[in-house]
Amino acid sequence: MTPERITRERITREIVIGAAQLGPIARNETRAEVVERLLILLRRGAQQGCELIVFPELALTTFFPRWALDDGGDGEISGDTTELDSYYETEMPNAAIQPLFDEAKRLGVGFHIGYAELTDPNDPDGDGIQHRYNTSILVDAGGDIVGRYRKVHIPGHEHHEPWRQFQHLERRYFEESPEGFHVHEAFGGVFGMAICNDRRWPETYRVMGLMGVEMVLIGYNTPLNYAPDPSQNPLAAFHNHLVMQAGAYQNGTWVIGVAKGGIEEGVESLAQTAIIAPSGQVVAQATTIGDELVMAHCDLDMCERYKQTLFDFERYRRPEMYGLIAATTDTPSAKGEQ
Ligand code: CDT
Repeated sequence: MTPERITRERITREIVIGAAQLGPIARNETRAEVVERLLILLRRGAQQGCELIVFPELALTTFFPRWALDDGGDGEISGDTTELDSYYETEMPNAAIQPLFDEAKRLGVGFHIGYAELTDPNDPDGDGIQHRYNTSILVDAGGDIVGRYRKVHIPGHEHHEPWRQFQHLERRYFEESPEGFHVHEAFGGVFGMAICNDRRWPETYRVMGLMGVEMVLIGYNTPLNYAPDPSQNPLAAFHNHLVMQAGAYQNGTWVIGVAKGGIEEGVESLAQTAIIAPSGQVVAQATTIGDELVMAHCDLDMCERYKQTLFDFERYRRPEMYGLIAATTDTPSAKGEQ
């Protein structure tokens, strides 16, 4: 794992990344069928020397927030939730996903994957309440889960809005993470995770940047039709790379952005999976809108070039000037008062 290699008389920490873009997953596609597709990409990556394969957000099912799947009233989720609940994982790993864990371990590669999580209200470590999160995990080459992240920025709307061509009910089906961002020492570096809409917010990268992140793993499902303001539709691809390239550069970190793209159940989503260097440059990009492995050799030491110069946080940051950013909306400073 993470071979150190001598280059120009210095040791570099290089990791070979496989960004495993997925094409559409149909409403009636089973977990077993999806896992077969994941295994193909995993094996392809391992064959080509990848040490970490990065799958996208909600990679085990169709993007179900596009449908109203409960009674849709003003309150909490109610009524017959059989189909809705079928899209969540109640444990990880579970029998359907175990083959992915087993094969990754056998091949000695790690992976990252996003899924919908339904917590167990009887979990002795829990709060006695069942929660729904949009979650991702980082699994090391030994098959152990070394990090779990729950999405912080939940986009879309809370209630069924019949005027839309399709729904984006993430705010009904997922709670905001109570835990926030964190980083994990793994694969010889410092890794962080974010999920889809998180990538549009500079705070996502900066909070992990302050924790020394060297690689941020991000999966996304981004419909190309944004109903609240369709004038943004032609800019979707531009905005996608804009935010990830800026986040990478301004924090001296690699960013791996992995799509579930293509036309899924009649809704077209952005592909454009990309591996982005701490310089902000896109070093590898998908050329299709379907299942595709995008690879790059990523030198984690490259982060230091930016972390020790232009973005030397200790030397140049002025946190005392940024109070408003972290202030909650009802504090006087957030309203611009002294
Ligand atoms: N999955 C996800 O977070 N998608 C959002 C769509 C925003 S429009 C409701 C995104 O930011 O790409």
